[in-house]
Amino acid sequence: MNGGQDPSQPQPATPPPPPPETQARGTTNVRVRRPTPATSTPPPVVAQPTPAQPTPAQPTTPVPVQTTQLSLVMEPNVGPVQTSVRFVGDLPARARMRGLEVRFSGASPVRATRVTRDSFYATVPSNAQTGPVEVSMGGRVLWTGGPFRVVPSDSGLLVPVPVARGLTGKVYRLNGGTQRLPDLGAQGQPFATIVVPNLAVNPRRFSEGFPGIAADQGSLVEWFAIRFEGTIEVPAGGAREFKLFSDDGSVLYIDGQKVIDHDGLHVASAKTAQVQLSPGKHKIVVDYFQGPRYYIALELHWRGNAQEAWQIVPPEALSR
Ligand SMILES: [Ca+2]
Repeated sequence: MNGGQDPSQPQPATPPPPPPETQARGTTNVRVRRPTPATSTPPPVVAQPTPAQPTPAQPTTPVPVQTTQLSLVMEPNVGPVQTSVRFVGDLPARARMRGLEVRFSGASPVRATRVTRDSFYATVPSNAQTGPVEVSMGGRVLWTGGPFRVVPSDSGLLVPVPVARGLTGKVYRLNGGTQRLPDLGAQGQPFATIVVPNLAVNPRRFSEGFPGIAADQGSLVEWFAIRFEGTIEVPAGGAREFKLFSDDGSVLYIDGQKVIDHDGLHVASAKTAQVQLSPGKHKIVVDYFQGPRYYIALELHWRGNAQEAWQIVPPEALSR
């Protein structure tokens, strides 16, 4: 169908820059810092006896208990190896002073970097696997969280998504020759689950794959489908226009209603529709499928009225 696709197909809108808290990185030049040998660390400071309080009636400040666990959140909780992951929480001073180590499932611990009052970063080792994450100090585990989900990306296109932002995508294999979207709710276990900040995949060669399910998962460059689910937050009520741009088929549902049907095998092209929505959050589902080579594309745009410019629905408007 789109084997003879015209390379002069419509120019897609430029995807928005990632939100400031994301850590988009190249995947080839990030080096994992090795833990510093113990011999290079200064000797521990011997605590000096505290002088007696001149006013005994004054209450003493409680000393933090050694067994206090770190209260941390890992964001994003999904990403490719050799990118940085941010941990946010209330770090005790001793953690900042002595350094923290992060162990991703299946890999040796890595030293936390860029430690601030309430956050630090860790580079995901190249042999990390999907699973729990441990943060430790001096060999003692302070926090166990996760799981961190490792997704393949050799293209650098995948942007790790902050917790709760973006859309979840369930990926299914399709039989070669599929002409239309099957019922993705009846496909059983997905082949993979991915998280995307928004739908901003401009037309690209099929061989690049879909961001998040690139080369590591082999042949998934043709004949696959993805059901994206989450909520969309509408800033103002009234008539709102949506534009769904895809290669091949796609369908947009809001609050269970089919809003745009752009199904079938076709080159990168758009369909639009207008829908009345109240301000606030609405359930959104976008079904997408990639049939044959040579191109892949999926973009969701919106605007408040016909006088506004089309804009790709930003990550800030999507949650899961
Ligand atoms: Ca295609």
